[in-house]
Amino acid sequence: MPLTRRQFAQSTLAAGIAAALPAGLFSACSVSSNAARTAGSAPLSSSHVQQFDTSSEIAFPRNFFWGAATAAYQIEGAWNEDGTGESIWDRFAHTPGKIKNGGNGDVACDSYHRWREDIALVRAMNLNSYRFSISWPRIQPSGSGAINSKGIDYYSRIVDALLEARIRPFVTLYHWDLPQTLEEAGGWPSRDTAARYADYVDIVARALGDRVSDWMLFNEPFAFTYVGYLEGSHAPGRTSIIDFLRATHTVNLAQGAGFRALKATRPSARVGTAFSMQSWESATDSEPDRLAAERAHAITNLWFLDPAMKGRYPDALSFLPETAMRLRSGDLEKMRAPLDFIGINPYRRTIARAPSMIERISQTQKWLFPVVMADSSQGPKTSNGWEVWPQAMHDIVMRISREFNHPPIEITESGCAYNDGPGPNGIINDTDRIEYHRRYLQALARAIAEGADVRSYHAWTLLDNFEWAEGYTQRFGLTYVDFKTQQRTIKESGRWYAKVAAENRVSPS
Ligand code: IFM
Repeated sequence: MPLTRRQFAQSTLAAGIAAALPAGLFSACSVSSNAARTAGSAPLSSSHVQQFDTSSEIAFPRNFFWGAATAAYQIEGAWNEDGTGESIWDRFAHTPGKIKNGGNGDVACDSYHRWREDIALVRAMNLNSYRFSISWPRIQPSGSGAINSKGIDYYSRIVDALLEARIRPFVTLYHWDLPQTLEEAGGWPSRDTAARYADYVDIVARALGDRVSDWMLFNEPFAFTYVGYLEGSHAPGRTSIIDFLRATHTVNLAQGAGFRALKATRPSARVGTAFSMQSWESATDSEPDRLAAERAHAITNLWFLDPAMKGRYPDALSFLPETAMRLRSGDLEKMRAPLDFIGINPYRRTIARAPSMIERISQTQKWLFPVVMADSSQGPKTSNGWEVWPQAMHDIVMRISREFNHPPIEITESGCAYNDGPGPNGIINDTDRIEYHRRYLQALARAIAEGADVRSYHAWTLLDNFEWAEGYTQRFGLTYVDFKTQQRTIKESGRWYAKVAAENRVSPS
């Protein structure tokens, strides 16, 4: 499903941004990008060829965290139980035509009732870190004011059970389920949402911070602001360039405010964000193509990271008028949040090239943002059309490591959709998924060997679940879920991953 750029294509600014944020950028959603793939066919330079030795066993550092990740709306269900409030995803998924095959997260994996089973899966895979998210409307049903104690109790029980099993609770505070009441008050484009978010973070930090020490403020801020406010295929489904720009700025303010709220309550907490990041490659070694790839990296990977770590937006955004984002004096300081670690969700690479003269003449927006997505279909494809490209893991980790002075890095997600089901013997033989994780881990190990300070790897995802606009059509899990019976069966990939975690090493095959 190529990303659309419909409503805003007429305005010059909008056209610039539309070109700036091209199709299929996100690990955030299972969209494939046929338009992008056919956009160019420049020859690949030698740097695109994956050459590294994978013939021997690779050990990971001592104390490495092996984990799996999930998100509340994708697994919990129980959307209207125990006093929880409506989220933008409830509203969006209940709107006909928004989700493939009419799916929604009303039940999902029913993890709200089956969380013990799900923690048992984490244990069965020998994992020592479980990344899960907290649903804001379960804690504060209308996004401000009254606290729902049943929501707090639910997550408190999960944290206790994880600690008892000697598994690190690794908590995401926001994985896209904004309380619907806040959306009606303006949503992320409204500055006030940053203050509401900081209040919510404070509540959760007070309730769980005595037992949780590792937190992520956001999951993939670039993805949810873009797909939710500009492209419109995710909740809340808006398609406004101005809303998108303002949402990005509020989220940056919220990242700063949430960081301070957490540290004020729990000074020793480790606080980061999980960023959607992809490795941008230049289609050729030419100067214009290299500049195009650089600009794409700055915009898609650094829009929320530079403000936190450096207190400013990337230079590549300097063409945007400050009024478009409603930047006020003092905001740069407010956005600063010296994160204790950088969470990276690497799934794939993208190849960029500069537009040709004909493209520049025929598409005025290319003057504003000269980047075109070139063909990147050398590697095998997952069932949702994403190219498997392990080198992307190595490259993005090394790049962030270099550009941010060797920060602690957590791989907060990586994974693949393959829809294998049980064979006649009941076994789910998902060999492609094993190969994906094996090769991405080998690439990660190379980055570690070259000096990157990587602390963890979290497979996306523990169990098949609700894949946003794709509904239940894409299975990313290490565990197969029969959505009719809710029966869980660990796939062969889950068994393989359990061995990797137990041995702290990846074997060549
Ligand atoms: O399912 C999503 C997750 O919520 C965010 N990162 C990418 C995954 C796969 O699309």
